[in-house]
Amino acid sequence: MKIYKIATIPGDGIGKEVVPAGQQVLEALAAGSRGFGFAFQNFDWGGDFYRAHGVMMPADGLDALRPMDAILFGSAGDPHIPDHITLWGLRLKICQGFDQYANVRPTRILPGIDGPLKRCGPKDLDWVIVRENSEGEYSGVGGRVHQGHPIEAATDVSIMTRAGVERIMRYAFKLAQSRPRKLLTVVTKSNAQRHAMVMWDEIAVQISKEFPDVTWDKELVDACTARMVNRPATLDTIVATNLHADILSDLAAALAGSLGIAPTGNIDPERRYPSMFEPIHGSAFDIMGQGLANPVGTFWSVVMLLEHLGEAAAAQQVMAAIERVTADPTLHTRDLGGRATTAQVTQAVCRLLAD
Ligand code: NAD
Ligand code: K
Ligand code: MN
Repeated sequence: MKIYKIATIPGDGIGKEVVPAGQQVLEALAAGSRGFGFAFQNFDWGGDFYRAHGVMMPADGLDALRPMDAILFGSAGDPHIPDHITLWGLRLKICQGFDQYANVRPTRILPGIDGPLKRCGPKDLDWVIVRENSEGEYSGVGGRVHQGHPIEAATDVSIMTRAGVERIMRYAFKLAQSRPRKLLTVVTKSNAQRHAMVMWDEIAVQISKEFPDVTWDKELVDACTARMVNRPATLDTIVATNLHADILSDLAAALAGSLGIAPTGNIDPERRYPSMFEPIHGSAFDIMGQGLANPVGTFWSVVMLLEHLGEAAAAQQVMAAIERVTADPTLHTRDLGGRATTAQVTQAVCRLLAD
């Protein structure tokens, strides 16, 4: 029997609630006779680890993760530690250390969930946002001079490399090609950002020639927000820079009903390193420790994890169980207007997988 090595990193806040829930779903799958199982290794990295050791993860942390088949991540962010320390010290360290350059974010309106858009049914909103996940605005290059003085200056340099843009563009075209509509929107801001984004546009034209069956267009990022609200059905696969896609995908999640249901995969398409799957939401300090966290975003991330492992049938079973549960309003957590707890939603999904 195939045993997959899965690292779990709950991190902070509601990550500590939703990642164990995701592990329960995987355990429920393994309990059936599906021909595979999991060996979990839990890593207690995050804010508490930082308070004890002064770092978010140990110096040899990536070495511990390298032999894993996949990583299930919760969230990095602690009310008492600055966000740039928690983010750069853990999540970005893993994403960049393992060159998980494609951040894939599917969004759909699941059965039973009411999005804020009027006249928009499930068929009108079915997107995958591909986020460049290794460079761009989050390159980490920049600095501050004359700190605290009136003449202080600060920079965050957005670095885009030809190789980096070509590979994410090719990934996005390939993904668009694999979807029924074969439609890609390349998001840009080349009217204002006249160097890197102009190169981005040129590379889009170049890569598009490899995919003659993909229909594609360009949209400025600000206009894209309006299009997502006003003409959602005209979008399918979307590719955007690290920062732009970060923002667009929170909007996408909200339009689909809640930040709590949206999943993502930080993927190394070349499979040199383990890929990492997580809900797109953060630590949600306002609801942590109360059983209010919606675990659906983590369960959908588990679906992506299973697809990445090549367990397509199991992935479909989990997705079907998620959709059965969202279709039942008595199993909606508070963010969806319901009263169900994290544990109740988790048990319901696990029970369906046992049937
Ligand atoms: P957030 O996603 O944590 O929360 C935003 C809002 O959405 C809150 O009102 C929260 O209650 C709600 N929400 C989020 N997930 C939910 C869920 N599963 N169920 C129900 N409601 C949910 O974003 P934030 O408040 O901007 O950030 C809080 C912390 O998380 C910060 O430290 C931030 O840096 C960090 N963060 C980490 C990641 C990550 O690790 N990938 C992503 C985003 C934010
Ligand atoms: K997260
Ligand atoms: Mn984000």
